[in-house]
Amino acid sequence: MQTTQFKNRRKQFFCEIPHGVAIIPAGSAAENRLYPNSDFIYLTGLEEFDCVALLSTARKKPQYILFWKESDEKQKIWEGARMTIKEVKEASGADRVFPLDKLTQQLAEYFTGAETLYYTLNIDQNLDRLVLQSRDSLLKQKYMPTIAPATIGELGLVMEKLRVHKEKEEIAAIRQAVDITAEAYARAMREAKPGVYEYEIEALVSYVFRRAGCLGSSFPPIVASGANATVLHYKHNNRRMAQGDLLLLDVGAKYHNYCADVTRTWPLSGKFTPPQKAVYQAVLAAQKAVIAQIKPGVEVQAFHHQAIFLLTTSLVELGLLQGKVDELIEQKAYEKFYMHKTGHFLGIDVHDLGGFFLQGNTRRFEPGMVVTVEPGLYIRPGTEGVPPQFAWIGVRIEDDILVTAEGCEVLTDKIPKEVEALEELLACGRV
Ligand SMILES: [Mn+2]
Repeated sequence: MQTTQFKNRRKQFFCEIPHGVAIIPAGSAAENRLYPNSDFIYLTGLEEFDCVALLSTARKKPQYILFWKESDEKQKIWEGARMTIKEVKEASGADRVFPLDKLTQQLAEYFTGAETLYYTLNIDQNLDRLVLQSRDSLLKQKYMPTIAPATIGELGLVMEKLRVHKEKEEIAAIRQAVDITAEAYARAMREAKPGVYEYEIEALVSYVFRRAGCLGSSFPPIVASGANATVLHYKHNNRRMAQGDLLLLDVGAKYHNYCADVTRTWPLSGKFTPPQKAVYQAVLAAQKAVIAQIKPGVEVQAFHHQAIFLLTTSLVELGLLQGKVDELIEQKAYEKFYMHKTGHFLGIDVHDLGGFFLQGNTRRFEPGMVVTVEPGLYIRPGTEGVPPQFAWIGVRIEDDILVTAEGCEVLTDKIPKEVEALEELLACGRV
């Protein structure tokens, strides 16, 4: 673990919470989560559950405190031994490490003197109760000269400010996650054929990720063939793929805590049919145009509006919508075929902190931000005015984009998406 990197982050964090105390839980292993809370990982570098970090600027010197659950004899047998308190202190660089069951007692101590409590409510209700009760009991001490955290500050807003710009180590980790994901795509494009089950491709992708040392996927893999490609969060992955299908694969490796998130759609037979190609090219053109606009200073929401404009224009050209483009946009007619946002921030969380706005203020792209760009079209028959040749075609194309000083870099550009490149690649190994 690179402790200086995390120490620097905590230094920045301390600047954001003057006269404050922050509580950042790792989350509980008992919840069956795969990964600890991302804010906790970001500030401590510890990839561990059942631990709470407390960061305080209420006293002269900023303080970094951990509450750690040591394993008892039974847990050592069933789950293996966790680090001892001494080992955690060494590994984390914390000023002090207390046993987790001392949390209640210590909260009162560390809340004293802080004006603001930074915390995210409604994630862990047991912890909420503990934290709020400790604060309440201090606020009620009317006959003592106690300063208690009168204000509750939103920890998420502080974290967003820090996490929305990626440091070079974070970008390097995302690049690694992207490389591993690219390998999974190379394998999947070779192996996915009519007659193969979707879960076989899921297994292949998971194999590539684990073999490369990833803890797992950034999110449950979507292996959606044929009509399943029109289901946005399809997760059964149990269909036998057939001749003539498009396969929509939406997967991402999580490497050293950082996520990749990539979607490609390709014809299993190796060649797009004319209607598949028409829809595919509409999505690809929109995706490339949107990416070309990304640079510092541009509003983040602009890329979504641009994608809607381009896709609506194509839907009219394809005969899937009738009318004037601006009126169709006004009426949100495109939502029949394009019902999700065009991208999201990417980092430790696959849907990382960041959005179109921050507290009502329009967010603009800045160097170091990483976002996905993932327009799509999903055509279900029965939707009014759908020509039959387009029925059940689902296409999404998603890349991971790093905003640079001059413009942007497509981190996932080694994974083919051009029609010719895909057809050429798919022709190899197919008769
Ligand atoms: Mn995505």
